[in-house]
Amino acid sequence: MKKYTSVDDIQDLKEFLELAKKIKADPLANKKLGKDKTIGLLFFNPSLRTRLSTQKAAQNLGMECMVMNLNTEGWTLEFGDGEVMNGAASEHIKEAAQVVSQYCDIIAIRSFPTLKDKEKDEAETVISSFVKYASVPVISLEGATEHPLQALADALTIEEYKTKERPKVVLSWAPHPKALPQSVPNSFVKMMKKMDVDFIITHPKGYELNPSITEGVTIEHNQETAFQGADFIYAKNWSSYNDYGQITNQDPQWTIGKKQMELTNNAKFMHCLPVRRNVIVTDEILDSEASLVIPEANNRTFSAQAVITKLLTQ
Ligand code: AN0
Ligand code: CP
Repeated sequence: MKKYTSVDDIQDLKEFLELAKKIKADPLANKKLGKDKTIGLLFFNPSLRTRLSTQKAAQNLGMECMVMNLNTEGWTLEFGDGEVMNGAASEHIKEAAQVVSQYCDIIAIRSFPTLKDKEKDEAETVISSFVKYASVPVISLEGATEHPLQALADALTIEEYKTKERPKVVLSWAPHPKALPQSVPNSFVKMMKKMDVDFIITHPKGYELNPSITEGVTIEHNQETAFQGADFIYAKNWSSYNDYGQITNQDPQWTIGKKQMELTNNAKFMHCLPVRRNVIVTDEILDSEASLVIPEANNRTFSAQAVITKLLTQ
């Protein structure tokens, strides 16, 4: 594997999940693999889980880790080709990516979408520029359109907690006061398409995701209908894709609570975190036995470690 910036980079999911499970059973078994190697974690946006779990994964492999908040501590970068750089940007991505490649054996980047410029976001300008100009493998720590490390941890969590061969998994939109990326649901949808699950998406009208990603997936606009018999409820807010980056609905009826969970087959509740309590999901559900959010966050370490292991060995 040369990069991990999309769920599409996974060739054999089964093998990948086996590796993650093996790592989880003995996280320090391969402590020598990363000896004298360095991973650089570059953040244009905030993070708790991604930053710490990826750092932990690198440490478990004996790697050194450099972390930098590029938005506040780095030079403003130019991504355009042939630009006359007499504006705000001090450094071009061409030099920046090559320079970081001198110090790091893997570069990992978090760069959220603008949610204003759809074309720029869909081009994954920041991450794809690093892929283009860096001379080392690149990992996405959540880009403009995908969060592949999250999706891998989600897949591992579903594998661990499923009680039947082909569980029913429901991705449910839930309200949120701020416009959020489509990255988490996009990667989750791509991942569910690779897994043996009965998968349904439920969201209010107007919240359709990129149709090329959801192609072939059942979409049910009635949340109650979608939840019937579900084994996993995966909650997430995202802003509108068609009315790009807009919030067109804040209906609290979509907040996931007891009323909805009672319709399911004693479903487990999942969310990538950070989660707004009593907006996305009620305290009652989040604090209940049904919630998998902490084991899900724990799995971020082992999925990141599986990705780093693959990048260092293949
Ligand atoms: C981000 C998002 O929705 O993409 C990060 C989630 C992992 N969430 C927020 O900004 C609250
Ligand atoms: N789930 C997730 O990526 O969390 P952070 O934004 O805290 O990294």
